[in-house]
Amino acid sequence: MAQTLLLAQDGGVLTITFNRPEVLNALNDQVIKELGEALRRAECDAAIRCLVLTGGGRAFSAGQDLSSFAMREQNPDRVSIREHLRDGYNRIVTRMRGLEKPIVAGINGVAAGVGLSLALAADIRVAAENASFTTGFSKIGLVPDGGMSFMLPLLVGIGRAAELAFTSDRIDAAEAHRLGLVNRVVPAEELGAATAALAGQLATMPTRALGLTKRAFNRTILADLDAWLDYEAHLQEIAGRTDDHKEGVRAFIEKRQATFTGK
Ligand code: T3D
Repeated sequence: MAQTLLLAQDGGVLTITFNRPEVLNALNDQVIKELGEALRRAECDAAIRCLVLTGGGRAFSAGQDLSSFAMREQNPDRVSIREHLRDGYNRIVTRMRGLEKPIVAGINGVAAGVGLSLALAADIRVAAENASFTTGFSKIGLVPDGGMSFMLPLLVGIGRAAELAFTSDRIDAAEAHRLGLVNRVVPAEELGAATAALAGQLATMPTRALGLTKRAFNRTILADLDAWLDYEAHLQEIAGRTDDHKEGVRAFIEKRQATFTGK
């Protein structure tokens, strides 16, 4: 099976690149597994002192792979969305926040759904000028997951978070920067160098102090992370059973506008 992630270590920086460009780096169970392993490697290896998370091709990540989602609907033995989140994305987000080393998201293109959630779980976000952002969940009848329901209001305020989550409107990098969703915006051709320079700088800083700072921030604002993630998964299970969710996924696969009924 092709590697869904590319890993490259340069000095103290481990760069993790989503590698499914043909589907805009949509995330399937294989990506989740490889990402979990990469994060474990970063936890255990003292030589790794900073991580960069980025995407290959024209996307950062389009979120959950909706074709595997559609196939799941037809499988009577399928795991529930709640279990899928608990065993997959929630563990990744817990690992990212618990990793006491800085994580920089280098957002090279569109970030959608749980792809955006992973960018929000990073510590610092650097976006290319041509990057774009959509929560995406409401278009398929779901609620924000992967930690987005608390990271988004935390970063942009609850009113803006509601607008972004309800409409799933796609915003550009300049708007994302204005809202506080990303730290920096750089020309597309400079993104690699800009993230490498920032990550390189962070990798030479006192890693233990940076890690403890992250622990303090987590405790201040994300103290109930596991409980929140679990509650999100519970809400997603409810949303995932609606007709609107099924219609949203069908419409995406059939490349047409969804017709939602509110049921
Ligand atoms: O069980 C659980 O764990 C629940 C968890 C859920 C987490 C989630 O992330 S739910 C949200 C999933 N993501 C989305 O709903 C986003 C879907 N994608 C889009 O809305 C758009 O593709 C984008 C806004 C991201 C980009 O639009 P655009 O116009 O730049 O590209 P495109 O033409 O739509 O996509 C290009 C190709 O990528 C296309 O394939 P094709 O026609 O060239 O063969 C498209 O089907 C494919 N693609 C894009 N996103 C996904 C995808 N394929 C599978 N899954 C995707 N998410």
